[in-house]
Amino acid sequence: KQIAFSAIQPSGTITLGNYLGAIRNWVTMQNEYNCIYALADLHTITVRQEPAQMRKNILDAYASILACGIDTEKSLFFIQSHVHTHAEMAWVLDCYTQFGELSRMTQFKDKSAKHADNINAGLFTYPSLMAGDILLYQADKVPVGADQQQHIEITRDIATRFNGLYGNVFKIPEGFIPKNGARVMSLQDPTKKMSKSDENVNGCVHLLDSPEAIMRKFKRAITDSEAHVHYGEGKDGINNLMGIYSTITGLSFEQIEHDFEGKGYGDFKTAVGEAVVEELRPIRERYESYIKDKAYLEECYRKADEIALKISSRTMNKVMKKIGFIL
Ligand code: AQP
Repeated sequence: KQIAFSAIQPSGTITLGNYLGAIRNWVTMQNEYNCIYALADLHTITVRQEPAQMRKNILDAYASILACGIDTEKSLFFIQSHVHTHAEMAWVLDCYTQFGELSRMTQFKDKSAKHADNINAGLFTYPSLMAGDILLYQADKVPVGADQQQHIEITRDIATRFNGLYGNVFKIPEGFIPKNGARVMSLQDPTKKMSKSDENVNGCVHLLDSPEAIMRKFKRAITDSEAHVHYGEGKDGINNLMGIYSTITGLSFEQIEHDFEGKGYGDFKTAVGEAVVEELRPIRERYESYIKDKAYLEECYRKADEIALKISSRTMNKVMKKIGFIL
């Protein structure tokens, strides 16, 4: 079996974008791949976190991902900061990553514009920490949303460069970006991606939102003045709603256009909202029971942390030896 690796930052409540862009694929890939998933908590401190809230976010995210259908009997799901090879590999890869290539990362440009008071070195070197996450497990496929494409490319570049110097140390991974759902946009500004840290609460649907909140957000979603459900240029809002609806129901855009012929945006928004409510309902219910059982959550991540350390140490040791460290 090939290896799939991916991670998510516990930087706030998981969104419908995270779910449709990445986590849904994490779940389906479990039968075909050896899946290794991480809660990328080290990545979150590139933005300042409040300690108590951060602890809560980590456990909430862990329980939420399990609730989405990650089966800890089949897949590894560990906490990045518990596995020390990640921070070590990040330092090593920093030294094999060029300032120029990191400067071109659009996420760095976006996030440094957004957090102008704290443009720290970690924000800049985020991609080499992420490259290490992936390369430590010799991953074949990395299921992510479209916004991570550039980080996958730099991971491949770093690995290829390292292999060029020292022989075949790293497997060169490929991104696994879904055809549908790869870029879910904000419901309030459909030119911007839906994001955990969006300040406009109506723009972002969270995995754990109540059905009422979900319906309200879809009813308020920004559309256009045409009142005709079809996909097209200049219709970012409707295109986004069609994308969400299509990803969840499996209906093609043509089918959706056909089904909503002659109906207004109100009906369509209601249908999309209801589809999302039904998709997320069982997840929220399972989350409620997981989050009450902290001992079970701890048992799951401790077990996974230990195995992740064993697997990643093999790559780490090989890398250290190749470079010239004495082990
Ligand atoms: N809007 C989105 N549409 C589709 N996929 C998305 N992903 C994120 N947003 C969308 C995918 O979710 C996975 C986990 O993301 P992450 O936690 O590593 O970081 P992120 O991309 O920075 O997510 P957010 O929600 O925007 O968080 P903040 O606000 O903290 O920056 C990735 O596979 C990502 O592609």
